[in-house]
Amino acid sequence: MIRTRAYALAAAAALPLAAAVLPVTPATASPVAASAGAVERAAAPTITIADFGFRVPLRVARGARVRVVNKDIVEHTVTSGARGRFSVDVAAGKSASFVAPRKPGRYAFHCAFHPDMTGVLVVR
Ligand SMILES: [Cu+2]
Repeated sequence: MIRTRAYALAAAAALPLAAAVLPVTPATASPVAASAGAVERAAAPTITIADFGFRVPLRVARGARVRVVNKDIVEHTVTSGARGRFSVDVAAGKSASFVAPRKPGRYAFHCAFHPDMTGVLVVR
């Protein structure tokens, strides 16, 4: 008898709680939070290689880890020129990363396999 009454009380207590919680979580709440996280991930500096060309971020922070995404079906590299400070091989369809120079400046780079592929990494 006592046990039955305890269950009834618990059920009665849970109902108003659920009713109070539901309106606080509208459908728009979680998409906003999710897209905020996506923006943060997209902010990581990325060099994209496609059609034998580099798409380079406007600038990267000194010492930042730079991601390189190779969308081509052949291997490429991101290799700095005269001021040789970085070089990374990126297999076809894969990604890799390297650490940007710590000294601000403009760093010309190219692909070691395809010298016509060139770009400039601006470090601030
Ligand atoms: Cu290449």
